[in-house]
Amino acid sequence: SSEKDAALSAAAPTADDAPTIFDKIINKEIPSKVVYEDAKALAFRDISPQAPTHIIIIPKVKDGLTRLAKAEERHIQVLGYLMYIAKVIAKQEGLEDGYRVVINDGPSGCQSVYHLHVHLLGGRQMNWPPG
Ligand code: IU
Repeated sequence: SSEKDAALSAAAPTADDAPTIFDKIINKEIPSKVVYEDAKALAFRDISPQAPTHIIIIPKVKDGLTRLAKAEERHIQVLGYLMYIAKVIAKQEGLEDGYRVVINDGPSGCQSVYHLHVHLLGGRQMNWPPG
């Protein structure tokens, strides 16, 4: 029925909520080296580390936040939270001398996974400008 169709399309994920590999990491369907986890965020070691410490920090609930460009006012809290968790993990990793926090956005930003994430890089001298 058209009623059923409407209900189904309401339940169907939009393109922005389409699962990525990070959902499988959150759900422990694929293994990762978790360094931090709480109700709102998960952090794990990048499989292709670009520095001695390279950690990916993600919100457990994507809520349409495929990329920073999709941020809305409702995301302000989680965005701030991810920054705070980056600092907590940097301390946990012993990065006392400094570190870098990066968000890649979209094709020009070299984003490859469309579930917003923060990179925490450290353990070596970072350079500027980045590549
Ligand atoms: P990007 O900002 O979207 O380019 O970052 C995605 C990162 O996720 C990148 O550094 C990958 O190495 C990393 N990653 C991962 O750690 N595990 C995975 O299964 C996949 C990507 I796919």
